Order: sequence, then structure tokens, then C-alpha cells
Amino acid sequence: MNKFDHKQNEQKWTQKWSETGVYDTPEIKDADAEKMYILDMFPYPSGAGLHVGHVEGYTATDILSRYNRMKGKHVMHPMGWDAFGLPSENYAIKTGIAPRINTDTAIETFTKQMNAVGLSYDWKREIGSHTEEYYKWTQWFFLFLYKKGLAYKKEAPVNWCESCKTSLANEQVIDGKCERCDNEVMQKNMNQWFFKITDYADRLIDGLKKVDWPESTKINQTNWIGRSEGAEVEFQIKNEELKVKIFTTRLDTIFGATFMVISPEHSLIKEITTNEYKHAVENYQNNAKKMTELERTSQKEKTGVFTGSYAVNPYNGKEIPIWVGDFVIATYGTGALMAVPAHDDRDFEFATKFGLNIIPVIDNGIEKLPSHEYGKLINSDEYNGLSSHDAFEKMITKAEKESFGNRKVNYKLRDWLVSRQRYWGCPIPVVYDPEGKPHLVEEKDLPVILPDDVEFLPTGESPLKYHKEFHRRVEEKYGKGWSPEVDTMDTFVDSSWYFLRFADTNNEKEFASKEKMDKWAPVDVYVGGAEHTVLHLMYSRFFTKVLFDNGFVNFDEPFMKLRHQGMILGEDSRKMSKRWGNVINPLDVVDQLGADTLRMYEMFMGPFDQMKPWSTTTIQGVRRFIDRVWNIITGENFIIADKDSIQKVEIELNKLIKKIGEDIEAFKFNTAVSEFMKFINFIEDQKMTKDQVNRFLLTIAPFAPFVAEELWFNINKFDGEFTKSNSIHSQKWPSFDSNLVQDLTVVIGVQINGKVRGEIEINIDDSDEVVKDKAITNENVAKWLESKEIKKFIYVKGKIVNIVI
Ligand code: ANZ
Repeated sequence: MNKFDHKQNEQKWTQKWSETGVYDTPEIKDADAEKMYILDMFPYPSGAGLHVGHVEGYTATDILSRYNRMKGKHVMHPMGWDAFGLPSENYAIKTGIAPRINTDTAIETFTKQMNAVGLSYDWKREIGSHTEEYYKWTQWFFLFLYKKGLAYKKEAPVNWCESCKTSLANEQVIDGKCERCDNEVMQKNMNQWFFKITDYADRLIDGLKKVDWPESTKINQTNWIGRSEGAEVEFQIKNEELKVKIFTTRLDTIFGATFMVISPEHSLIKEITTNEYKHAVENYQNNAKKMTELERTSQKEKTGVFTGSYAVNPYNGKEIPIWVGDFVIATYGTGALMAVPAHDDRDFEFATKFGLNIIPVIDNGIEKLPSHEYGKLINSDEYNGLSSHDAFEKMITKAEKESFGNRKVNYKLRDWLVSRQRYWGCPIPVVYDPEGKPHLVEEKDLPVILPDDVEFLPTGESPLKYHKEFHRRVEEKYGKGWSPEVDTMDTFVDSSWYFLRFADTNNEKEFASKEKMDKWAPVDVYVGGAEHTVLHLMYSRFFTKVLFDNGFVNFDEPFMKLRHQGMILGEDSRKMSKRWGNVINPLDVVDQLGADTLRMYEMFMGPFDQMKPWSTTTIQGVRRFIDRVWNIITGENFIIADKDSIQKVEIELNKLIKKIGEDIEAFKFNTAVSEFMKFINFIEDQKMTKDQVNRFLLTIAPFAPFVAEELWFNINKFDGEFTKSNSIHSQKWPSFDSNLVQDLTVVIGVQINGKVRGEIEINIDDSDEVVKDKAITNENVAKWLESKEIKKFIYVKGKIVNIVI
């Protein structure tokens, strides 16, 4: 018996599969053929190559794809590259190698590595967001959104990373730091391009009801959008013809408003600040400028200054002092709030620090102030005794009638800032006339090509600004004094529509044809890490909704089912990192133990979505399991043993087939692998028929595609000729006989006088006497029977026992 030589075996099959196109996406010809679009979040091709976390997610979708192909579905399982972006540019800055060169090298490595792991991608559909064929359409989307009124330019304070020399979206600022380089992020006013995602805020919340996603991801999206219902109310400024509008979610607490706080950027500050306080207020404003939003809102101690002015509460005419405080965000609500220190924590801190009044107006039965509890109103003649909700309704009616207030819904979600002062991204298809007014590049002139020979060292300005040829092209076409937009697009724009391109990869006339998108999209199963995905998922959903509204697609959610793989930790249970020296390179594992082992091990580690540490001993065990499969089957001489033993194997095999199918569909890959292990333990001292061996191989093929193909080919011979149609991966998934897999034991309830008092495990074939004996000797049942006489005993076969006493 020869040993399993994974190296030789894997090389051979990788080549043969590719030559024969085993994984090509089929044409959908018959209308009722079921399609299955299974997608991995396309990776950023980093120079470091595949890591074990990639392999985890990709193996899961690979198993799912192989299984569904075998189930007769038309499967599309493509792969591509999210190739633009900062890391590549930063790497270029470090090494001096142009981004296009190192990106293309990384893509080559990734492709080889993915093939080495046996991932069944349809490479004919490969895309790269950095290619002209692709980014032409990213630019088209920019024009499209602009024409629909969903793209605009405005001066705005942006998050600025001084180390990356670029602006960042809110989503890219983690705890006040740059997501990429961990540097403090500051605020800077700049002219920037935005996409109007806020128009879709409500639909982005509502659409979540339609999709099968992890609950935590849905919650993250909902929180990010941050819908909040409340009211806007105008307060008159005492002795002035001015009004300040505030936003509150707790109008019912307005009788407890003892001061007002406005943001340091509020437009009325100059007008309402009295001379006495002018100096202090200006100082305060200057200090606030130096801080990020997060720093301002997370300060331990509240800060603020008095303006010298008072506002009049429209409900009771009370005059309250107006303060400036940096915990009030200029861009949220109206940039001003009424402070109710008795019922709001931040206001309470502010009031105690500056000695301002605290008046409770809600009785919620809780002594301690403040609290966010709703309750009955007190201290307000007109509303005394009303519930918070009823008081709100009555108050808002009054405000609307007397036109000093209205209902208002606010969102935390901001418009999406899409311009970046970086080189390695998709050029924005805009040119400026000599007056500096922007004009769209015409569709026929796309793509605006990103030059390769750009000086990409960061200067705080877009590198394209200094590229002579990039400017000359524009002057030549539009005239003297015209200039190109030199900012490039956020890479999240590239990834907001890539899943549609896969449906029609080589289309030169459209980003994808309606016909092909209708056929393949939306994505049926989408897998990727949970980190960073709030942004990508939100933006993709926004794009999809815009396309739906304009008749391009017939669905408005792009990803129907979403799953996240859990993080794989190092053997020391720490996050894998060069710093800890605990990084496992999956390709080393492929080299030493084989791809089948790597795949099965990563699936076996634990529940798919959980975090789990690497274990060298366990992976050795998985390799031994693969060896046992090899040894048993190559040693099998298919001598038919007696009928009984064939039947015994048949039962276990049928159970296995059923269980594996169910586990794959439920993303329970770890239990599937342990099921295979149990089966191999069982089979070691049994004999299988050739047909049984074949069905076993078919079941394990999605998990261990190399060893399965090799054994399948050796057993079935095919006259020594391998073709697409005789590949194990082109075969039908084995069926199972439901009679054989039925469990013969069941647990049934035992009732006494109509009430369930216990449960017993019985065999379906047990006689009435046996069941009766089990019932009355059951501990719980016996307690109720004690020495009482049994008047009647009724057993409904396989269902229930009823005892009358
Ligand atoms: C009075 C009040 C009483 C409030 C109370 C809350 C509790 P969400 O839910 O996040 O929308 N607020 C309004 N504008 C603000 C701004 N620009 N920056 C910081 N805070 C602001 O928060 C809305 C509440 O946050 C508003 O309701 C307001 O305080 C404050 F017991 O008004 B509330």
C-alpha cells in the first residue's frame, strides 16, 4: 500500500481541474434551474499573502459551493481583488516600488495560494478594482449618482490623519485614531465630495428585516444610522429678535430645562454673546477647534462658558441661561440643546460643575437623579399626572399649533465623504473650468486613466496635482485653464458594486447587463469577517437601493444571507501577529500536511463564527484522519461481506450523508468533520462495497477535494482519462434512504390523569408490556403513582402514555 502523497496529488489535480474547467459557472438555460451565488468578501491583495483567517472563510464558501453544485444548482463562486487603497500606497512609500507593480505581484501570489488550498473559484470571472475595465464603471457610478442628485461637493470639517496625509470617513476613525496607522485624527476644513447616503437612512434600517444576517451585525448597522425621534423647539432670546432652535428626544422634560447649551460652532454665538463674556467665549471656541469630536464628547469633566444671554422657555416663559459647551455636537440636530439636569447625565454633570439649577419634572419612583426613566409628569400644572408619552403628544400638538416647534427625526448617519487626497485610487471623473467650477467628464470619455508614474510620497496634497501629463490631457481636451480633479475615490466606492460586476465580468457597454444581474444577483450567501463591515455593507446596500430605484436591478438588498467567520488566534490564544511570533502561514501547512488537512482542520476548530486558537496537535490529528481515509479505501478490496454487515454500513453511511448535508447548510462545519471521524472509526473494522466507498467519497469531496478526487479516480478508473464530467466534483450529491436514518428510539411523555409527569425513552418496536414497565418504574412517574391503583393504561404507539388512577 502506498502512502498518501499530498504534494504530488495536489499539484496534479489543481492543474487538471483548471484545464478541464470543472468550476466554471454554468450557463443558466432552463428557466427553472435554481441559481446560487456564493461570494467571499473580495480581499485586499496584500504582500503578505493569504492568512489562516482568509482560508477559514474561503473554505466554508468553497464547501458550500461544491455541495450546491453536486445538488444540481447553478453555482456562481467568483473571486476578485479590492486592489486600490492606502496599504498598497503606504507599502510603495516604504519600498519605492510603484503600487501597480506590487499589487499585481500580490495578486499573482494570492491566486497561486488560493489554488493550492483547492478553492473552486471560477477564475474566468476574476476582477480587479484597479484595472481600467473595472474602474471605468466605478467612475460611471460617480456620474450616475451626481446626475441623480446624490453626489455633491461642499466645504466641510473632515477627519484628517496627519500621518497618512488624508481625510477619513467617520467609519475609518476608531477611538479617535486612524484605522490604518493609529495616529490621532484631527479636524480640518476642506472642499470634499460626498454621496448622499442620508437620503436612504430609513430604508437602510427597514431593509434589514428582509435579510438573514447575524443579529449583532444588524444592530451595528441600525446603531450606525442612529435614528432618533423627537422634537425641534424654538426658544426666544430675551430682549432680542433672535430665536434658538433645539432638538430634544424628551420634550416631556421641558419644564425641567434650567439652561441651554449650544455648540462652540453655533452660528448665533457672535450675536448672542454679550461684551462681558466675549473674550471667554472666543477662547473657548478656539480650544474646541483643536479637539476631535470624540475627544470632546468623551471628556471626563464637562467644560463650558456662559454667553451672557437668556432663552425663554415657550411653555412657561421661564428664562434660562445660554451656555456654550463642547459636548454639544455642531452637526447633530440643531447644534443646540435644552439641558434638563434632573433627567440627563451629561446635563447633570454640567449643572453640578457650574452650580446651575436642577428641577425634577418626572416621577419615576426612583430617588436618585438623574435618570433616563420615563414616568408621570410632576411640577407642571397643565401636564401633571400625564405619562411621559401622553405629555409629549400634548406638548407637540401645542407647539405645532402655535408654530414654535415640530416633530423631528434625526440620524447619526452622515453623508459619505468619498474624496481622498491620495494617489492609489479611482480618479474622480470631474474637471474644473478656469473659474474653478466643476463639470462632469462625459461618459464616452471614461475611464479617466490613473497614471502609473506618479510621485506618491505624501505631502498633504493629492499626488495627482503634480502629475504634468494628467493636467496636460485635460487642457488639451477642454482648453487652457481647465484642470482635472486630483482627489481619488475612497476604496469603499470600488467595493460597493463589485458583486454586480461578477454577474457580467467582461461587459464593455454597461457595468453589468440587467439580464445577467436578474439571473445571478442578489448574492445568496455572503461570507467575510465582522470587522470593518458596517461600512462596506452599508455602502453596498445604499448603491443597491439607488440602482433598484432607477430600474437597474429588481432587488434592493444585495446580500440575502450573511455569515462572519470567527477570528483564528495564535497557539498562545493571542491575536496572530508578527510581534508575538505566533503567525501561522497557511501555505506552510499546505506544504507540510496538505491542503485537505488544512481545510478540514480549519473547519474542525470550532463553531464557524467563534474565535478559536490554533492547535498544532489537533491539526496533526486531522492529517492522521486523512491518512486513515486513504489507507482504508486503498486497502479496500470490495469483497462483499455478509448481508448483515453491508446493511450495518448502509445505515451508518445513510446517516452520514444526511447529517453532512444538513451541517453544510447550517454552517456547522465543525460537527460535520467530527461526523466523518466517527464514521471512519466505525468503518475500520467493517467492509464497504465499491458503491458504498463511492458514496462516502462523494460526501467528503467538498471538504477534502484532493484526496477524494484521487481515490475516486483510482477506484472508478475511467479508462485512465480524466474529464470534467467524470470528476468527483461534477457528480450528484448522494441521496439517503429516510427509512434507514430514522432513529428507532424516541422519548415520549407519560401522563397521569391527563397531566405529563415524566418522560421515558422507548424503542419504537417495544411491546405494550415493556412500555408499561418503563413508565411505572420511571422515578418521576412512580412518585405520583405511589401505591395507588392503576385503573387504566393507554399507550399510543411511539407518541404518549396515559395512566388513569
Ligand atoms: C432634553 C433631554 C432630557 C434629553 C433627557 C435627553 C434626556 P439622541 O437620542 O442621541 O438623538 N442633544 C440634542 N442635540 C445634541 C447635540 N447636537 N449634541 C449633543 N447632544 C444633543 O440624543 C438626543 C438628546 O441629546 C436630546 O434630547 C438632547 O438632550 C441631546 F432626560 O433634550 B435631550
